[in-house]
Amino acid sequence: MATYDFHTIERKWQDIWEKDQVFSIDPASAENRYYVLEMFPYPSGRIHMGHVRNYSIGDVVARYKRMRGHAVFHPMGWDAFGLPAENAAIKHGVHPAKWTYENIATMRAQLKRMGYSYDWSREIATCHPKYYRWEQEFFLKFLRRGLVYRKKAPVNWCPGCHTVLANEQVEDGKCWRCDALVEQRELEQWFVRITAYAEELLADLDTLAGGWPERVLTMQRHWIGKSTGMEIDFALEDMDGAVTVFTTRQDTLYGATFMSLAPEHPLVERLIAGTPQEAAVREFCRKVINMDRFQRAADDLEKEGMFTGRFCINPVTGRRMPIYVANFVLMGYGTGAVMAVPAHDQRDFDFAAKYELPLAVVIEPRGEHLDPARMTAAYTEPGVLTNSGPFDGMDSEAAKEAIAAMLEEKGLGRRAVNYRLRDWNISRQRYWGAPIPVVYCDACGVVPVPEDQLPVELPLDVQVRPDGRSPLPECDAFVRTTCPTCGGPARRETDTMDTFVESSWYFARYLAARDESQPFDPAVTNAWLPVDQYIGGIEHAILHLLYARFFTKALRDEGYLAVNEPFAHLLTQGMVLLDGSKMSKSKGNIVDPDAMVERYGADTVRLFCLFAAPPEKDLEWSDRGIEGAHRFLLRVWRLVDELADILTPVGACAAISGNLTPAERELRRKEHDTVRRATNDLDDKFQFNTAIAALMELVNALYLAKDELRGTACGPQVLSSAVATVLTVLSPFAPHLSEELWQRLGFTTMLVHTPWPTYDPAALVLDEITVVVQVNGKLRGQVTAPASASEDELRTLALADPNVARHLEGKTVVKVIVVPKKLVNVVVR
Ligand code: ANZ
Ligand code: ZN
Repeated sequence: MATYDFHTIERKWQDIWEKDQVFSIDPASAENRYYVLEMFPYPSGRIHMGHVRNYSIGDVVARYKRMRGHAVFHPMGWDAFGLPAENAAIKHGVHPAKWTYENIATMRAQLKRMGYSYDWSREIATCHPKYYRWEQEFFLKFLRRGLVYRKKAPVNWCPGCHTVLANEQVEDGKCWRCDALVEQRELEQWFVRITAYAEELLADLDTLAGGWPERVLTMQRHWIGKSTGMEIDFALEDMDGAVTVFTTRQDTLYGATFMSLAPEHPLVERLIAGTPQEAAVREFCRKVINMDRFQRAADDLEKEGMFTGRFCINPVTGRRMPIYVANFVLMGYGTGAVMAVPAHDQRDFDFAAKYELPLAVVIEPRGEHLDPARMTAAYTEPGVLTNSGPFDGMDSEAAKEAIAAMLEEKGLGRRAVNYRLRDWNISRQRYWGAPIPVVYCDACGVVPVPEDQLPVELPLDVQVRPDGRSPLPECDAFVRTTCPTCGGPARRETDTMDTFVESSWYFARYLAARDESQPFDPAVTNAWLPVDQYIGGIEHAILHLLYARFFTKALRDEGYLAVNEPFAHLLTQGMVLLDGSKMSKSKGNIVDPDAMVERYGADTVRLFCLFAAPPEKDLEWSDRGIEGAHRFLLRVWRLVDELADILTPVGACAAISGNLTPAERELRRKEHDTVRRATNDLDDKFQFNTAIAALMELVNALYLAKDELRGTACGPQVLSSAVATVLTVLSPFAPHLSEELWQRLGFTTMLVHTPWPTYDPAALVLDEITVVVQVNGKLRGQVTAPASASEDELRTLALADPNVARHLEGKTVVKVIVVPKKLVNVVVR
């Protein structure tokens, strides 16, 4: 018997597929296009099980769609810039570029060993100047359109290391390296004006419904966070000017009793100038501003504030409202000022209780009265207006509209929309990233690098600093340049771009991966986009997917692309767990894919990942499970081996002429039903596990039928067809073994070029037989049963027949004799 030598077989087919360029297509000429894409990996060192799962899912989709007649585009690349490369450089003294390219080489070999059907001729690495060159061009285009701008923004600053820290490098408000307390500093940073697209990013989520998981759409809606309300002006007392607030609850305006400002609010200095509390307020503000940004925005933040000594006037009640600075008011949201309505907002209620500020009830539940002195919490529900002048008695929802109209008419406010979404800070004070293509000139200011001077290459001949600071500012060869405008001396920007910028457009670049004259070939790219099926982790539900959606729209508006959305369908696969917790290096609960491939082969590892759970669910790693997957493949191998002498290359779901015996018909029914089930499971639902289960049943049926059928007239044909079906349906999951056995069956065309089978509905009809039922030898009834019914099933059917049951009443059944396919005799006493 031939042994299943998976190492040799897998290598053999990988070489053949590669040599024949089976998975390379010409995107320019392809018809019936299907673009399947998995989120590209960060080259961290080695492939982990999460990758294997992600890419195995994508590979089944790719191979299946190819068999269904699509021209499938299935590329792979590397999200290759980022902090870990720098950290490794510091730790191991190796240059980030070397580290990155070596990891890519290792991981590429690992992926190839898995037999994934990638078009490797279009591989991209985002750290390559020929890639980021286009990104720099986009930056300049966006800059010209005002979609990129420069602004002061707070960053995490470590006074010990004299450097900016990424959020991940701040632990408990301290520097991860030197433990110094991290400060918030204002630095000039580059921002992408994603908020300009907030409305479209929100509205177009509706067009993705059905294609994207509802959960991801909800997360994105929440992240964009649209609020509809008003801006209302409150005149200052004894001073020129006004405080403008953003509120979604203008219906509570008559209940506004004080004002809360963010400590960063530009009015604060003017308000406190010359007051007795000037110094104390300034000190308070400084403290709050230096707080960690995350702590500050936390829900359980202890609310604190300080009176500025000034008042403003409620525009409808004329009430004098003390102006406070408060730590929970954020400068980045709305106008940075909040009209405080302590009776109807819980934060304001807590604040008022703490600083003994008055409450004014202006909304009551219908038919009830609220006594401010006895309230223990704010009343935040809708209700009926009270103490609200002409609006008393009005429903609060209606009052929102009525008060908005009144304020607009009097010029006291205007309707406004606010988004939680913030502009995207893309400046990183890091080395291993794409340079931002601008220079600073004393005479001309900020000057964009002319497009014909792109790329601004990241210099590779630098020494990474052990303190983590970027070596770029000290790299004279890079920094010192001449101003493109006046020719005088100038300095290059030394910040690099956030790595999320590279992953925001890579899916479009694959289609023109080697084109050095343009980032995209419009005719080709637009014919292929959006990606038909995108697959990746739920951890990217917000940022990566939002940035990619934004880039698609912004590049569309620059004339590069002609689509509105990058990904038509999204599948977010679950995690790979070991003993109930996520596999991770830090937990030390890693199962190394290479070790598994070494032991069982790539086909087994793939099959296990696809069989153990539906793709969106978490997958629990189990040694028993992988053994089971391996045993199944061995069973398929043995089946073909045992039947080798009678199998012929008839193809899956072959038409068979001749009269079939019931057993032949039954196997054929099972075969066609397997194709029906697997096709249903794979079409868009991607229920790989149930498709594999159906395949396992077919293999069981083959084992049961093979000895009988090898001797019947049509048996060998029926067996050959069923075996061909097993291999065809199995091939997207376990492509090497399937391809090898396919060849052994005598096929001359490779399985990868073989279409997916179509089942014959007529073959699905169950064969039925009529069985006679006797009681003590006398004919008492007839039952119809499937031809395949077992003795047990026949016995149960016979005893349940109403006429038979009548003759059994009051008697004891001694024995039931079953003559298969003919007769059941019930012996009673
Ligand atoms: C008066 C009021 C009365 C409010 C009331 C709420 C309840 P969303 O829905 O999230 O947009 N707010 C506005 N700007 C703020 C800032 N910079 N920092 C902290 N809070 C701010 O919330 C809008 C509400 O959040 C606004 O409506 C404002 O408080 C508060 F019974 O104004 B409200
Ligand atoms: Zn200049």
